[in-house]
Amino acid sequence: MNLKPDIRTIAYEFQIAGDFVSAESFGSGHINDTYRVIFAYGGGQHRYILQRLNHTVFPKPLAVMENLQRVTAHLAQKFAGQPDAVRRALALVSARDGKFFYHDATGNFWRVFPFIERTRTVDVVETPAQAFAAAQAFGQFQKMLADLPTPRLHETIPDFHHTPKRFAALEKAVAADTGNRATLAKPEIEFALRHRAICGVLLDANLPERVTHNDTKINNVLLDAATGAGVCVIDLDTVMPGLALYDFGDMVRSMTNPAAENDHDLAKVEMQFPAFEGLLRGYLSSAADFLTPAEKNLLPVSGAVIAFELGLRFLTDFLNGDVYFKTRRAGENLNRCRAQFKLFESIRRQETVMQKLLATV
Ligand code: ADP
Ligand code: GN1
Ligand code: MG
Repeated sequence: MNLKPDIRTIAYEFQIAGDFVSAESFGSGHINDTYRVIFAYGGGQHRYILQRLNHTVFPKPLAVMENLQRVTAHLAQKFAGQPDAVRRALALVSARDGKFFYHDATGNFWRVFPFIERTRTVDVVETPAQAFAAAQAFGQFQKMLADLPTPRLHETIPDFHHTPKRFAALEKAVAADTGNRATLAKPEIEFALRHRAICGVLLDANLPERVTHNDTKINNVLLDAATGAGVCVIDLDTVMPGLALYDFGDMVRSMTNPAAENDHDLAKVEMQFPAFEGLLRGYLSSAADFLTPAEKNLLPVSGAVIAFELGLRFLTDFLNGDVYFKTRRAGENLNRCRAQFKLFESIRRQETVMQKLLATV
């Protein structure tokens, strides 16, 4: 039984001034449960994001919250004194007991962020300028975290972007076929097997470990509602040691595709070159000075690796019975897999032109 949480009671567990007014589900993330809550205080209304962490996906919530606290504090320090500093770093609102989260009686972990006003998120990129803005923000995010003091961040999901292990997980799901769905996904399983050689491309290149975001899709950056500039990088649960190319690759796969992730019309799924150009220029505008030549060289292929990897993950979840990603209809994960595999092919086809552009930027 999935009881509706009492958002009002949970919100009062945090140090939010004033009286609870309302709450509504918010955003379109696939993992956590997100609510926008309103409190009245001093004659005005103040908005917050209240979120339940998905502890199936993140089995060590305390590690997630510790990373989150360190990363947000570091970013706040970096932005201090700059224009619009308050909107540019995600902040945590403390719980009544001073912790950065509230652990409820049923075992759920909750946290609250001030709602960052005058921003918007989109699920599909609308213009190349938007891709530029988002990529610039993610590049700056990596740059600012380059001097995060030790210790190394926790790996909140170990091997999150270890593509060969994602492939092994698919093979395991095919062999187990717990949901009796393998026959429905025969062409996709065969596709995965045919292209498995791509799995090692980033890992085998001996690239430097960095602090990376690891989930750089377009709706994880808040854009200024008036100017469209990237204001704040959010969804920090997967921030951990990783490769810069995981972030750029995820941007390519999520921001150059004009179709929704679960679009049925696969004809629409094609990497849009102008969006790629926006991404490349935006990312390099903030990251060019710290990336190594080897990293730069792999920028054009990184999107294909991450699209393939996400296709594997959607397919694995379909075979396992839709236990990881939120779904709203039967077959949605298989549909999402098909779209990622189509995108993977489209990105690979455009590799030469991407390399040519890279040489000129
Ligand atoms: P998920 O892990 O489920 O994707 P997110 O942390 O990305 O959860 O939050 C879901 C959505 O909620 C975001 O895409 C964004 O639209 C909105 N959101 C999250 N945090 C804030 C915030 N502090 N201010 C404004 N909007 C936010
Ligand atoms: C999930 O949490 P959200 O919706 O931003 C997933 C990402 C996938 C993305 C695909 C922790 O991201 O890895 O790329 O869906 N996050 C996690 O839309 O698995
Ligand atoms: Mg998100």
